[in-house]
This record gives sequence, C-alpha cells and structure tokens, in this order.
Amino acid sequence: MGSGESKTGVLDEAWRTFDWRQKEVLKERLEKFTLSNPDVTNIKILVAGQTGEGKSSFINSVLSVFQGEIVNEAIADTSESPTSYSFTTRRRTYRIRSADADLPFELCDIKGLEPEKISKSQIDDIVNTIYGHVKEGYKFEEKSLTSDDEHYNQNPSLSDQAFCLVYVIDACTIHLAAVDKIITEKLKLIRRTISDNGIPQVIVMSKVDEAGPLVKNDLKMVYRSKIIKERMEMCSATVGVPVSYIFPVKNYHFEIDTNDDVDVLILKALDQIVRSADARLRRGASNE
Ligand SMILES: Nc1nc2c(ncn2[C@@H]2O[C@H](COP(=O)(O)OP(=O)(O)OP(=O)(O)O)[C@@H](O)[C@H]2O)c(=O)[nH]1
Ligand SMILES: [Mg+2]
Repeated sequence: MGSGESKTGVLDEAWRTFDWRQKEVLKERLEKFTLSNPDVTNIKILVAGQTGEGKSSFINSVLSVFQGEIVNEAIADTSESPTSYSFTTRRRTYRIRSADADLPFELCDIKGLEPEKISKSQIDDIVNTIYGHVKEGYKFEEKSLTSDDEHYNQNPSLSDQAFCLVYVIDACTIHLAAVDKIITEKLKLIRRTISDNGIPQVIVMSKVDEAGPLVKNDLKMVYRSKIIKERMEMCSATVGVPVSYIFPVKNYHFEIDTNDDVDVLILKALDQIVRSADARLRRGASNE
C-alpha cells in the first residue's frame, strides 16, 4: 500500500511541534484526570469510521499503552486481504485501565461504515449510539435500530451518551476517499446531524507507517513527512475537521511489545479526545 514517497518527501523541519519525550507526562495526566461532572463516572467516546481503517486496532492500542503490554480485547481483523464488510459487528465498550487505576474513559467500538452503500441506517445507528440509545452488545443489522427494539435504550443517562466522536481514517486511502463521493457524503451527513449538539469530532489518522518508507522506517519522521502533512490536510478538507483536531497514529497490530514512539502518538490523540469530550460533558446531555 506504499505511496511512493521520494527523498524530496522530507520536510526540513517538523511542521507541528511535538515533544517525543512527553509520554510519562501525558500518561500521568490521563490517569489522574477527573471528569468535570461529578454525576458521571465515565465518559464515553465513540470510535467510528469506514470498515478496515483501524478502529478496533486503535482501541487495542490505547488499552495497550496503559497496560504496558499488547492487549487484544477489541478483536481486530487479522486476515490478509481487506473486505468491504465490517469485521466488528456488535457494539462493545472498553474501559481504559492502568496498573493501579480505572480511568474514567470508555471507548465504544462499532461496526464500520461499508463503502459501497449509502444506507441511511448506518448513519442513524451512529447517531443513536452517540445519544446513548444503542445498548451494549447490539448487533448492527441492515436496518437501523428502532425504538421498539429491546436493544433500544429509551432513557439514556449521561454515562450512556458519547461526548466525542472519533473518526478513524486510514492515511493510505484518504486520497481515494477524497474523491469518493459516497464516503464523503456519509461523513458529512453524520457531521450535520450531530453538529447542532456540539459533539466534538477528532480524527485519528491511522496506518501512517504504511503511507511511505520514511515513516515506516522511523515513526519520529511523521511530522516531517510531506505525504502525511498532505494527507492530514486532505482529511481536514474532506471531513471538515480542523487540522489541529487530526492526529496521526500507528496502531499496534502485529507487535509483541509496546514502544515509546507509538505510545506517545496514541496518548497525544487520546489527550485531545478526552479533553474535548469533557468540555462537551460540562455543557450537559448530548441529545438536548
Ligand atoms: N500497518 C498498519 N496496519 C494497521 C494499523 N491499524 C490497523 N491496521 C491493520 O488494518 C486491518 C484492519 O484493522 P481493524 O482494527 O480490524 O479495523 P476496523 O476499523 O476495526 O475494521 P471493521 O471492524 O471491519 O470495521 C488489520 O489487519 C490491522 O492489522 C496501523 O496503524 N498500521
Ligand atoms: Mg473493528
């Protein structure tokens, strides 16, 4: 999936200031984070995006950073060839835990958006999940969840609702998505539906290691790679999220040990996600 990055693809200076030594500071800050609303025990973050882009792998990567070892709780697709069908089919929530504390954050994994269909049901299901109407374990079907279904939560609490929507977008295919009207349309529809409620949106740009040899060989080159910069700008223009809310990551997917450079990029993304979510939580229910 490489994209032919040449020597000229290296920028002289990093275009985003990034301290690669901030891992412990970020980790500690997140471990000590207290939510601004004392009635809420945990803040939910919905991880959405097209199928196969790395949603489950991102959740596993976050869990791995805090465990200090590779965990595979959100089962990611391990098959060689990508499919247009989502590997994850049910709604599952994962609590972030570190050695001595349960963090007040939960990441919610759902079925991926399937590229060829522009069914309204997928959009409705995502919006319903944000508003807390979709119960844990629900299996996403062709048809969207209706209010008479046993998996429909009529009275979601603040802890059931999501206060940040994270889109996982693959750095290797965003240039294709930018011209793919169906995907762009879907993301715009979701955005339009939830924007009135002020739900923050953060983009995690995954698979930066696959976008070109520069970053594959050295993850620290991520902010000096012309391709990554262009892809992030493309992401911003396509989805309509400012570049400052886009975070490049490399997920753990085959490793047997964690690594500080991978960890720090994941932590930086999570830090922005939880701070945005908490700021939104302060303003009350998401479906008002
Ligand atoms: N090289 C590389 N591969 C990745 C990365 N993240 C995920 N992958 C691979 O991409 C594939 C899909 O990852 P998943 O995490 O299952 O994707 P998903 O978005 O949960 O997919 P669905 O559940 O099907 O919607 C797997 O084979 C992963 O190993 C990454 O950052 N770099
Ligand atoms: Mg998945």
